[in-house]
Formats: sequence, C-alpha cells, structure tokens
Amino acid sequence: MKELKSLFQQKSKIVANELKSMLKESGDLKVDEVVLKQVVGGMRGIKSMFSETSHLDPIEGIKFRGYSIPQLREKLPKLNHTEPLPEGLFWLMLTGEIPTEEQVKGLADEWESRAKVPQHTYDVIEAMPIDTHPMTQFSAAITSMQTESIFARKYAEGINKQDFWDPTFEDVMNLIAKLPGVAAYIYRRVYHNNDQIAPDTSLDWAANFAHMLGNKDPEFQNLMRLYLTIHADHEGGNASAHATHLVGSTLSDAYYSLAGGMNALAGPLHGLANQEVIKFILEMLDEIGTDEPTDEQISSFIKKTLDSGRVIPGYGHAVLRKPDPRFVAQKLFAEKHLQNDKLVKVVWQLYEIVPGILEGLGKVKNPWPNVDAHSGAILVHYGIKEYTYYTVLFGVSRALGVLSNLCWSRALGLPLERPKSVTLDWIKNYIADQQN
Ligand code: HAX
Repeated sequence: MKELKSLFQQKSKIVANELKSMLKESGDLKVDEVVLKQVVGGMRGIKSMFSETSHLDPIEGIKFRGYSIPQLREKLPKLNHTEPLPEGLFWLMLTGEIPTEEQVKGLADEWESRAKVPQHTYDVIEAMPIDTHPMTQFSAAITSMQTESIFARKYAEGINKQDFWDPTFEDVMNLIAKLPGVAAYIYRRVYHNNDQIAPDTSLDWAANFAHMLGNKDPEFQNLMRLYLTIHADHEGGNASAHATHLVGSTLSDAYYSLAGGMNALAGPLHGLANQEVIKFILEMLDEIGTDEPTDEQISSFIKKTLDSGRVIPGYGHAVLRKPDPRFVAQKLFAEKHLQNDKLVKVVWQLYEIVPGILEGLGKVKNPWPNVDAHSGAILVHYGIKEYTYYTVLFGVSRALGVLSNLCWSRALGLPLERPKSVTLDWIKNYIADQQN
C-alpha cells in the first residue's frame, strides 16, 4: 500500500508545515472562552483539540473532510454495490481525497493480506468466561495484539521522532485488517457455539466481516458497508476518539490507544446506547404485550421511563441539535429495504413521539434521535439479534476514524495531552477573587 502511505506522508507534511507557521504567527490568538459550568460539566463545546479527519456541525451533522453522509453515499466508490466501501472513507480521512475504484480495491486487498490474527489473541478470548460482555472480549483481544506493534519495537530501538508516523501507519493498517476476524470470532464463539467461519478473501473488508458473522445476503453486506462507513468518526472530542487520542498522546501504540477508545465506547451514554435502544424497545413491547403498539401506549411507556429517572436511549446528543444524519441514512436504507418490518416501524413511531416528550421536559438540549436509535432494529431484521454484541460492530467501524486520527497525530507530532484540573477550593477562591 505504498501509494496511500506516500500520499498520506505528502499531505500530512503540508498540514504540518502550515500548522507550524500558523502557530508561529498566531499561536497566542484567543479561540474560546471557558466558563465555570464547562469546567465541571464535561468540557462541552470548548475548542481545545485538533482533529483533521472529520468535523461535527450541530445542525448539519458530521462532515468527513468536508463531505456530508449523503455526499459520501454518492461519491465514495461502491465497486458495483449499492453502498460505499469503508475502505474509501479511510482513504479520504487520511488524504482528503476521494479515492478511485482501483485505490479502494487495492486497499481492500492490502487489508486482506494483513488480516491474520495471532493465535495467542484467540487464546486470550478463549480464556474468558463465555458470558463475558463482547466489548470486554474485544478490548482484551485488541490489547493482546499489542505484541505485534511495530511502533513499540521501533521506539525501543530508538527511532527518530520525525519518523513516528511510519510504524504507526503500519500498526494502524495491521490492526484495522485484523478487527473483523477478531470481532467475528467473538460473535461466533458467544452466540453460535464457537462454529467459526473462514474468511472469504474475494470479498471486501465489510462484506467479509458480514460473511464471517454468518450472513451471505448481499443486502446485509451492503448494510455492513453503510454501517461501517457512517459510524467511523464524529470529530475528535467524542469519548472514544478522545480516549484513543489521549492514550496515543503518551506515545502508547495503536493497539493500546484503540483499546482505550473501545473501553470508552463501551459506556451506555456512548456506543453501548445501540444495545440499550433495542433492549428498551423489546422491553417496551413485552410490557405492552404487542409488537404493534399504539402511539398512546408508547407515550405512556416513555413517560414512565423518564419518571423512573432513566434516559431514553438513542435520543439526545452532546453536540448535535437536529436528527442525526447517521440516523437518517439508516432510515433511508430501511425505507428502501425493510419498510414492512414491525420493529423498524416501532423505531419510526418513536421518532414521531419521543422528541415532543423530551422537548416538554425543558432541559434536554437535543430531543432528536442519534445514530444508535435505528441500528438495532435493522440488525435484528438481518438475524443479528444478540444485542449485547452491537457495540462491537460500532467499534470495528470507529477504529477507522480514531486510528486514522492517530496517524495524523503522529505525523503532526502532536504533544502529550495534559489539561489543567482545579479543586473546589480553587473554584471558591477564584469566585471570591472575581467578586472583589
Ligand atoms: N432522555 C432523558 N433525558 C435526557 C436525554 C434522553 N435521551 N438526553 C439528555 N437528557 C437529560 C440529561 O440527562 C440532562 O439531565 P440532568 O440535567 O437531569 O442531568 C439534561 O437532559 C441535559 O442534558 P443535555 O445537555 O441535553 O445532554 P448531554 O450533552 O449532557 O448528554 C447524552 C448527551 C447523549 C449523554 C444524552 O443525551 C443521553 O444520555 N442520551 C441517551 C443515551 C444515548 O443515546 N447515548 C448515545 C449518544 C450518541 C453516541 O455517542 N453514540 O455512540
């Protein structure tokens, strides 16, 4: 994959030089103001990170190197399928260029050639009890592959810091190539009696993953291409991207960094929300006693959930203030392929009902659905009913974004991340000083 590597080197050098001269000339320019509630309240909105791979607009949603999700679905190579290949998005995030069909095909072949998972990683997975959450198995498997890190080896040998990006790029390519095999292994181990399916080397990255999960339906392969594309990145500050970046900023290698990001993704306010959504819907249908509930029945279940001090999973967002374009993309897919699916219809009913109720609370900043509100119902339709697995699917996709970001961080020589924290006494004294 010399072409992608040298293109990335070339592009990142330009950005590195530009950034260097901008910092030299305007490094002291003020870009933000921070108020006390942001310090205590999860740093919402504070501009304090650099990330080149994507940008999140509260209204327009995610843009990958300037391209919205509808534009990606139109412009990224599909190789005669109906949805774009995630390989194309990875190329775009690293280079800023939409790749050609040949380049995407070449990248798919390259990942296929690097896909072999070390035996000890399977052994590590096997050492865990079968009911270990799949995200725990996934995270442990990623950490176990750290033995393969070229960056860690080169660092120990004393590599020049100008060259850090090179072994990082190699680690990232190796790691991404292996993730579908690791993730599919966990799925087949936990839910299908360890009946493993060998990879089909003629397939692209997403379709081969679909195949190893156990589904050969071309429509499911297209779903996986779409799913693995749209979940990949959500700018630098989201919890999984930020965690990956933070760990990586210590010069931990790609394996440690991604495991850190996956542990963040495993939380219910982040990636685990996809399992929580379908669990919530199934519990609701069970309690109401029908798979075709009325709007009134849904409304009263939602209100009951809120009254019990719980959140409605799949709704709300720390940045977005409109329906998530990733939700919309999945809805369009479902409207085309599974409009008569009863569970999908419930997702659409929730979309009509939940925002009004959340708005009525007067405190929820974004009452609209996020990416996780739709995915589960579609996966159930294609036979992936085991919802405790859903966050692993998200993780395989998210790796593309956070790892291309890691390549950028190394190429730009971004430093150790180390913000300042304050204590209650510091806050009290600061308030007193300001009032005097
Ligand atoms: N249901 C009920 N209450 C909600 C809510 C929801 N879906 N979303 C926000 N709120 C509440 C918050 O809990 C908070 O209440 P308190 O003041 O009582 O603490 C209040 O509204 C203000 O919160 P906010 O500013 O609107 O939202 P935050 O930026 O603090 O949090 C979250 C954003 C995504 C964590 C939040 O909307 C939430 O908990 N949603 C449900 C879980 C979910 O779907 N997570 C996935 C998000 C997308 C993602 O990362 N996917 O991986």
